[in-house]
Amino acid sequence: PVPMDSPLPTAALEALRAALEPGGWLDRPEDLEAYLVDFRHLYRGRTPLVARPDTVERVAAVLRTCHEHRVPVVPHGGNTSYCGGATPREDGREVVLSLARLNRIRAVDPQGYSITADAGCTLQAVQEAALAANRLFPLSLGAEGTAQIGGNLSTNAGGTAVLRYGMMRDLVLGLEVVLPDGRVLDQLRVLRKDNTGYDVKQLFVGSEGTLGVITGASLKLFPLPADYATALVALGGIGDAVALLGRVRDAFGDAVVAFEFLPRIAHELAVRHVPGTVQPFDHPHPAFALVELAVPARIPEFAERFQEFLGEELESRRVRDVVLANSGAQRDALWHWREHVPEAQKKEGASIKHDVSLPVARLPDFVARAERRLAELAPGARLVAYGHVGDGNLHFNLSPAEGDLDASAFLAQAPRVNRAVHDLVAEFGGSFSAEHGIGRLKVGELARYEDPVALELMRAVKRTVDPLGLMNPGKVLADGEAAGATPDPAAASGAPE
Ligand code: 2HG
Ligand code: ZN
Repeated sequence: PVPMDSPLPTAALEALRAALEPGGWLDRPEDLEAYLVDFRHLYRGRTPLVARPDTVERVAAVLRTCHEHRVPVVPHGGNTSYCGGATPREDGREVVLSLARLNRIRAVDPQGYSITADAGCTLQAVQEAALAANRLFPLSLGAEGTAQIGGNLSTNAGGTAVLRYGMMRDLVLGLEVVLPDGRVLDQLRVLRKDNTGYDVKQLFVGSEGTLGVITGASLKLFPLPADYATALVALGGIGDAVALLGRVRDAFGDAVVAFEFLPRIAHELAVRHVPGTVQPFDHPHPAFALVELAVPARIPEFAERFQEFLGEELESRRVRDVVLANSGAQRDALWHWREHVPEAQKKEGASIKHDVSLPVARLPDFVARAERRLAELAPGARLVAYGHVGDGNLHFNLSPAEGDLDASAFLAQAPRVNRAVHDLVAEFGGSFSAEHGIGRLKVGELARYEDPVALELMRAVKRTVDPLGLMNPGKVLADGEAAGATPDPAAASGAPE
């Protein structure tokens, strides 16, 4: 039954149901609920219908129908985005398109080092299919059991192995995309070399569903490392971390897969809120680096060499202490801590988040300047700045002062704090969104900080590929912006970072 209050024309909803088999949509309020709220609970939208097609043809039929009836569409993967990119707006005029049932591994080619999968496969399912063929699919992030490969692609996901393998954009060989009018772009190739004009598929990577719906992807695989050598290194602070990063890369080159920075408070919060957090050292240290090398096949002395390196670091007092994981379980325990830092910070109360990147060498200066600024702007707030220092990427987050339970007063500072941090990032030649994308949350930031010529090109692309503005409106670019209307700054904000 059509919900009585649906602002969408009955004819459009009926045509959509006809385009899907029974079981291919949801429209009961209790079934829609999970699709209306984003991962961080920043937004709550409405929709009369969630389409759940199980074939590419049906995805195309849904988009064709929406095109015909001028119904906007919000593509929806695992719903683990940080920026509200997969949540419909409040007016109930958008249909949600879930890719969850499009979840088959189509092909694995160990010799060609590629895998081809439906967009709705979870990241973990792709990793596992690669492993079963003795290959590695390297994208790795906390939400991998839930996040879908189509969402990883459309948000150009990063994670903890970017240092060695790059972001999702670097891992894609080919894409299959349904365009807003229902046409299918079939570029599902597995070629390493294909130098044929504009790289059209890359337009859809990182475009967050605003140009079309990714339905399938061919991805790069890598040789499976024989083993990992993983260490937690205690340090004086971010400056020590950047210096250690330089030395470890000099010594081990491309074998360095991950280099994650964790301040003491990231450990304290995890001990408080995350069962099973390791206590690796006898006494507290100001900061830590979680360093991981991939041991290439048949080079067993590699791990020993890493141990020697760390011994020398310790002896020369460049680092304060070291633990080397000497079992898979110890390695898992270190990563368990790292991956649960966001959850620990969430359980500690409200947070003001930033996902920034800078040239690596400038991180220590940036942190010092930003800390001074924050002491003026949000006195007492605790800085929880951690993350992918190997990529120059810090999650430069704030938690309220210990015992401060007034979340709304704390969050009221967010706009000023965001502005100060992002202005400073711009001054340092950095990015206000290193890996989490734009979604709805950072539309205003993109309009403010992006190069005007780049923005003009983005709007031109949007106009060309989606002239009716039906694909995920109001995400990345403000609604109507591409059509030439004045962007509505209010549409871009509405939630603190
Ligand atoms: C991570 O690196 C994620 O753990 C989340 O990107 C970062 O919660 C955050 O700010
Ligand atoms: Zn991250």
